[in-house]
Amino acid sequence: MTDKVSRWRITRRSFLKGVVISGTATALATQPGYKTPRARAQEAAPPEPGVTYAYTYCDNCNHVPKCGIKAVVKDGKVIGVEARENYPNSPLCAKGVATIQELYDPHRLLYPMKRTNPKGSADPGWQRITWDEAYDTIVAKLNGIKEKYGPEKVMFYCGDPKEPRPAMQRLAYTFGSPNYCNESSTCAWAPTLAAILTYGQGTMGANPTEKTKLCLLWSKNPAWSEPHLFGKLIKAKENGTKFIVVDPRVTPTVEALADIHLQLRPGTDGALALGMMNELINKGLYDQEFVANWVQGFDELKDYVRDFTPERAAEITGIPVDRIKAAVSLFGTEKPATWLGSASPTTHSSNAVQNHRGILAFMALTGNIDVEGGLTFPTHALPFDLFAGTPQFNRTTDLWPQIRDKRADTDRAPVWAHFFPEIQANFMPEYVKEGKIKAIVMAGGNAMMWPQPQEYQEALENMEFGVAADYYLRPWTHNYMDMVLPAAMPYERMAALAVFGRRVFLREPIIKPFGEAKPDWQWMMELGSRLVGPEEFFGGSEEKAVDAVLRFATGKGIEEFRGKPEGVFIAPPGPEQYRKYESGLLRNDGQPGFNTPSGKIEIYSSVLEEFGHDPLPTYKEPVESPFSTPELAKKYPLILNTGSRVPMYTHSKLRDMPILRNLMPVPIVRLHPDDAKARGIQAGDKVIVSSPHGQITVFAEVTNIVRPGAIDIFHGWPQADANKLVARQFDPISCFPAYKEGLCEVTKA
Ligand SMILES: Nc1nc2c(c(=O)[nH]1)N[C@H]1C(S)=C(S)[C@@H](COP(=O)(O)OP(=O)(O)OC[C@H]3O[C@@H](n4cnc5c(=O)[nH]c(N)nc54)[C@H](O)[C@@H]3O)O[C@H]1N2
Ligand SMILES: Nc1nc2c(c(=O)[nH]1)N[C@H]1C(S)=C(S)[C@@H](COP(=O)(O)OP(=O)(O)OC[C@H]3O[C@@H](n4cnc5c(=O)[nH]c(N)nc54)[C@H](O)[C@@H]3O)O[C@H]1N2
Ligand code: SF4
Ligand SMILES: [Mo]
Repeated sequence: MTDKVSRWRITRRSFLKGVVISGTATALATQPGYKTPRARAQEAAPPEPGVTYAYTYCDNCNHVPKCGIKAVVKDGKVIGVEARENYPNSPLCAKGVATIQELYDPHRLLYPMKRTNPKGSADPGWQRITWDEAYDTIVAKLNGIKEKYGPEKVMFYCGDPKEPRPAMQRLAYTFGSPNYCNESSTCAWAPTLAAILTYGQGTMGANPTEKTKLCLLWSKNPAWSEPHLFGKLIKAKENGTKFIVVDPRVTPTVEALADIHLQLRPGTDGALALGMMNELINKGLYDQEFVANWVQGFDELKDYVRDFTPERAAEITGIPVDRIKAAVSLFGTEKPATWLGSASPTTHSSNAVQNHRGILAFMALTGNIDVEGGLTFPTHALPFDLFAGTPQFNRTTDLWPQIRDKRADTDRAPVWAHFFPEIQANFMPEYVKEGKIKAIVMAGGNAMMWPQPQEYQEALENMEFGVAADYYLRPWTHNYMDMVLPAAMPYERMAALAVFGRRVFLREPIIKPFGEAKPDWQWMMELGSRLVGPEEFFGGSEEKAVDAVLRFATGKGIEEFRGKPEGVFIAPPGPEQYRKYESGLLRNDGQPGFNTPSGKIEIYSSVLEEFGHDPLPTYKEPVESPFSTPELAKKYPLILNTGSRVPMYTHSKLRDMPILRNLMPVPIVRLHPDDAKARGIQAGDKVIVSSPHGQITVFAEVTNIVRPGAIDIFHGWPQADANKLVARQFDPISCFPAYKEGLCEVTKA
């Protein structure tokens, strides 16, 4: 039941391109048991004299906990990379192979630098300085701001890199600032917030197991965004699991997995979920017993979705009504069913949390909650956070509660501020204008990731002091800073732990850092020692800090984890359990039920009601759309969709890696053949994409991957930043930007 029409109309060129790209990037991942030629050769023969193997991981895309790398080392140099055996995420995609090109890239940032030209100059005049001078300056500047305005005026920010987050959080709170934040302000935290509000805990879904009959893959393209997961899903498919894939595009994931493809208009996920619930209720396919016992707000929801017939959902989303009905009817027969969602597309919307809650509500009505093979919650999770920190180490247990009332985001993001210790970073321009933030310490930030990036660049420029650590000088961010610090790469750093369920891997350095690059944890411990005191920062030692995290979470010290590429399994106190809402294992107080105020799954959210939001997962049209702004749509008739992942790049990174750059040398817009023809545009033409908020120049790719009437553009190109087209229009609950909705037009340049 895949969209046959779009399938056979894929142009030969784009189809071939898709194959080539996914072939390079994902074929290895899709073949369980695949061994590279080198691995096969190694099995037959021992390593050459002088060659050793060492183990690390790839950090070239943002998923956690990332894929394993087996490095081939000779004379202190990494001469090859292999997929790591006995590692939960494996093998490597093309970006993983490119880590070796990154490591030896002559353009890396290798020394601390300070600017010598004033802010606002085209050239910052970077000048090399010593780490000592860097630390002395940072300490003097931050302490100056603390004395003059208070410690909360300093923002501590981690972008892409996940490993330094616990150390950065500790640095912020011990300094006295609650204003620690990270890139999850646009990524995993809105779906997490929706799940906390609805289910009482964060979840992005559960992978299918051998028991799973049906998997609802909602806005996820792991073929390109998580190749290691894609391999597991292919296996599930071979095992007989059926797949429903919700995606506006005909992706390689759709091609490989979908029994039913729901090809919706971007930004209309909430309407689809409501139409599906209407059908589920009317056909009596919902789990009446589960709903009666464990769901709050069923009656109110039933009233609300009465008008949301599948026909109305079809009209809003553009999906044929029969297909919506067929998808719902599968839930009546194929049990257990699971759901896998993504960190982003459903919440890159101006109705982010409510659209996403619609999906969670749908799953709740089907009753597949915490049943084996369904949408399970882990029974004995180790007490690490998502980024392998612990509340004790990060100091969210003792220090954060004392300083939280000084956080900058309480007025603008009250629901967010109620649940997360991290502040909502998306209002950085407002915080600076309002005098709430005056300085920033940044690790791996990228000003191009936000809508209307120039406002973030201006905010950075207007701060009294800014320092950023990175692998490279990134002018679009660093030109607005006072100082940059060179960060060591995974091959060169401890950085720090990978946690897969109850298996914990210590990541040890393989080679010495180049130049004066330092692991982020190391510079943070050294800076913390000078800024706050050596006793808080383990005398400046990264190893001692990692040891502390391990002890908090596992009771074991670092020595027990060293030299163990297979990781250390921390035995659980008992077997995995299901229907934990019956046994009291889901709630903090040990009572039966879910960890929400009512103890039930809150389709009707009492917390949202308290904060003045609609308590039901109500649907709102995108702020700019053919339905909400028909006049605007006459000038900008195409739906704008930015940031769908491409296999060869991650956000603003990797553009200069030779093996990747060849796969997509220039920024492109993907246009449906009908839309291209109507505009006289041919594949390869230089085109202007304009929206009510800005314009960029890119090259046209004409392809049936996209829906007619919708385009897609990858973000992170400095010469053509898609975020210039995106409005600073935020979801009222999570304050997420609407990257995946909006209006635009494409014309020949
Ligand atoms: N239009 C649009 N915008 C989007 C999105 C979209 O879909 N559409 N997606 C959003 C999402 S989901 C996300 S997660 C964000 C991502 O946004 P970012 O995380 O800001 O993006 P990156 O381009 O990965 O930038 C990370 C920077 O960190 C540096 N870096 C990498 N590793 C390390 C390290 O270990 N240490 C240090 N010190 N530096 C390091 C890199 O060199 C780079 O300069 O973008 C968001 N922006
Ligand atoms: N190669 C690569 N891998 C990455 C990254 C990267 O930059 N490059 N980034 C990493 C990060 S930070 C993240 S958050 C993940 C994201 O991982 P994914 O969410 O899997 O990736 P995306 O391609 O952003 O989005 C998935 C699909 O959502 C569809 N989509 C777009 N708009 C909508 C919509 O309105 N509704 C629905 N239902 N679907 C929509 C797109 O067509 C796309 O095929 O990927 C991670 N992996
Ligand atoms: S999917 Fe690719 S880029 Fe991401 S961690 Fe694995 S090898 Fe690296
Ligand atoms: Mo993300």
